[in-house]
Amino acid sequence: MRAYYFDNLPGDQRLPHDYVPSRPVPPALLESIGVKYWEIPIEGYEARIDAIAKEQDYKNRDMINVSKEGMGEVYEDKIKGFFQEHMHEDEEIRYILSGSGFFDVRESPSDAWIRIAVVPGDLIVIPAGIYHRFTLDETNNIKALRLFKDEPKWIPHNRGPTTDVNPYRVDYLKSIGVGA
Ligand code: KMT
Ligand code: NI
Repeated sequence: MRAYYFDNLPGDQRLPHDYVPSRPVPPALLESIGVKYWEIPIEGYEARIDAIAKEQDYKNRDMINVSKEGMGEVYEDKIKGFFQEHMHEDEEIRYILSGSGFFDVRESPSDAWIRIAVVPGDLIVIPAGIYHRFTLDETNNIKALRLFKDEPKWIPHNRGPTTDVNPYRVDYLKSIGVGA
């Protein structure tokens, strides 16, 4: 996992978009906006993930394979959807099994994009209410476990006037000490 400010330059979303020189984002800053992560070695990951799921009460899980081969004809639409800035009313929990990609999360109150480059072994928790998006990188594939508190419901609410007043959004901002 590596986190840095997104350079906001136009161009292919799959490129790193790292400033030159890079503007790294330290773990404490990620923590301050409610993003959590752990590194869990792929070898023997099942037992560790089971333990975390039990401890955090993540009752459901499934696997997602984001690649042309893994998704078939819905691939292009899915890719577009993932990269639309959105929030969820639940945490987005992902454990990367293979491949790589970028989760972009909005820092509040600056509204700057922070790019989080994830690789196998990364477990990332994106809190409910945070604005974020996802893209593949140039390797064009990622396989991840998705963990859910309850039913696999992680409806994306695209950012707009409605999401700005969504109770989960308001609670999120309160939780990180930012006035709505
Ligand atoms: C999401 O909800 O954005 C995704 O599941 C992206 C792929 S998981 C690495
Ligand atoms: Ni999402």
